Amino acid sequence: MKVFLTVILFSAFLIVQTAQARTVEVEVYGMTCAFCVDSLERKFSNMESISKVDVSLKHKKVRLVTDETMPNIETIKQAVLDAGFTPVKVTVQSNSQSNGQDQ
Ligand SMILES: [Cu+2]
Repeated sequence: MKVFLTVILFSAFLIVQTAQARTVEVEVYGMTCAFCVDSLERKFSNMESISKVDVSLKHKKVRLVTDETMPNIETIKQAVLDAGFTPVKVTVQSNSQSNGQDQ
């Protein structure tokens, strides 16, 4: 019984943790090859508070998973520019419900 309770408490804790994480999707203009993908990946994996970077050449998108202290949209856009590309659209999704803000 005690173990059961611990498991429940632990899962509740995990849900709270992931609720604070956000997924940021950036449409990027100018990606043409694997080297582009690589430079964007490197750019974002060096950023603090980004836990996962997923760059899709096919969809011309960068998907970032952030922790609760999400870098602001301007910082993300600037990082794309620094890597040599143009950020077209940034969408922020909080957990499963999307309250996306387009910019
Ligand atoms: Cu390239």
